[in-house]
Amino acid sequence: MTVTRGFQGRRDRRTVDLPPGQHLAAGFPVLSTGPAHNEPTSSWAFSIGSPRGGTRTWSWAQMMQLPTDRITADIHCVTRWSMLGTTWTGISLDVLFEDVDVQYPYALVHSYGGYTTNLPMVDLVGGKAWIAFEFDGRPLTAEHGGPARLLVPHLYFWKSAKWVKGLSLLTTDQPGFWERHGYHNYGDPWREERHADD
Ligand SMILES: Nc1nc2c(c(=O)[nH]1)N[C@H]1C(S)=C(S)[C@@H](COP(=O)(O)O)O[C@H]1N2
Ligand SMILES: [Mo]
Repeated sequence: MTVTRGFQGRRDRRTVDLPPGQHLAAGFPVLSTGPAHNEPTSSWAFSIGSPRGGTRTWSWAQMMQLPTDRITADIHCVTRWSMLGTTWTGISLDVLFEDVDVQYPYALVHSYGGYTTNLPMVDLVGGKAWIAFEFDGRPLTAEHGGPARLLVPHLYFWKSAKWVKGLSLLTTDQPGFWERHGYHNYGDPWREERHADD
């Protein structure tokens, strides 16, 4: 843990704020199963598909017309590093869902490069999930998922798919990449839902 001397009170607060088994990261680690898959914004598109509702697609230019949020959030990786008070700019999924039939209980998130992760729809609505395109006031770098990634800070960070390109809304839950490889299906850091049998 890197803590500057003289910030004793702050360190105490931060220690209390960490979910069980987590420590503060020094810097912003990069965790990817393979190389970056950052799509140029000229060809980037984001789609939401549903069994009955067809598919709704936004180009980068259309996305950039939508209202944005400034988000300050703590993030927690299942490999035990956390960062507190990270700042992002993104579009709430609530905004994208205004135009979509969202009467489905599950979503599978898709990324450029083939990564997937699954979430219940209730975790994507109500101001809990964003398509983030800036970190710390700057465009999201390729290694951190640029031009845009999912940001779902209340769950372990593997749910925050980098290089995101869309969502499939589903009637039955379908595990994503890490969920098929032994990670917990839901991933609540406060309950230490790291592995399938936690
Ligand atoms: N497309 C994609 N998204 C991904 C991953 C990945 O391998 N590919 N790794 C996940 C994991 S395990 C973590 S902890 C975070 C890491 O994000 P970072 O590299 O920006 O720290 O991205 C998540 N999103
Ligand atoms: Mo992770």
